Amino acid sequence: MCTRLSCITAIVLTSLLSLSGCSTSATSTRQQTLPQPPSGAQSITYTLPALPYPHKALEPAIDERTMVIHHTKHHQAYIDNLNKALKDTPQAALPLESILASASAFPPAVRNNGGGTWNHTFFWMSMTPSKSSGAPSPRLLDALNASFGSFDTFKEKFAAAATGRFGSGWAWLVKTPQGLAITSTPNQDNPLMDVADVRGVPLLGVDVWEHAYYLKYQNKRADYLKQWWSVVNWGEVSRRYEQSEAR
Ligand code: MN3
Repeated sequence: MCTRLSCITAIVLTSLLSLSGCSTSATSTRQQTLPQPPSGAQSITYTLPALPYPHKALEPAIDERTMVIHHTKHHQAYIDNLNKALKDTPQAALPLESILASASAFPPAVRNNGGGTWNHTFFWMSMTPSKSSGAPSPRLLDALNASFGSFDTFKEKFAAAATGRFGSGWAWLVKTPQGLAITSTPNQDNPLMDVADVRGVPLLGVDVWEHAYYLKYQNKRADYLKQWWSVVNWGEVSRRYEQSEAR
């Protein structure tokens, strides 16, 4: 039973919330039901992928110790925690991309660790020793020029998104139905998720969590990003772009 004053307060609050849409916005944008795997699909146990190059191969841009810890401790932890979060659920049999596409329907542990699992595998493949960094393919370069004016302007805008991401997160180059876009996500979110501001096919991503650069660059995220360009695997980014065009 409530006092007259608290009843009035509750009525006023309820009407304010419904006027502002607060009471419904959280449910209307969120998927309520978990996606289901096809019947008979086997549960997936995630394991740490090997790097396509030695841990020290990205020096001097990224030092060996950072790579060892980032790969064998951080990435491993996301994978272990994803396995734990999906254990004994039907959704353990879903492809990771399907889980991410319905991220809002899952508990935070699945969103965070599913993102961490996918993002780091994508990140390792997005890099290569500087001698094989290469350049965007002619088709990707055309698309970058069309969307951003020039390759240099693209790099400036991408670096601005990465340095501007408050706290921990990622910056992305994404293929959307409208063309190429730059976006950033907090924590371990990514553009495959239904919660992302900009959804699309990720072509390139950079990890701007402090664990990605702190040992060598300390607080200087912009310096890390400047060096990071030297190890971008443009062959892989171009392949992703051309694959997305073929869809
Ligand atoms: Mn990381």
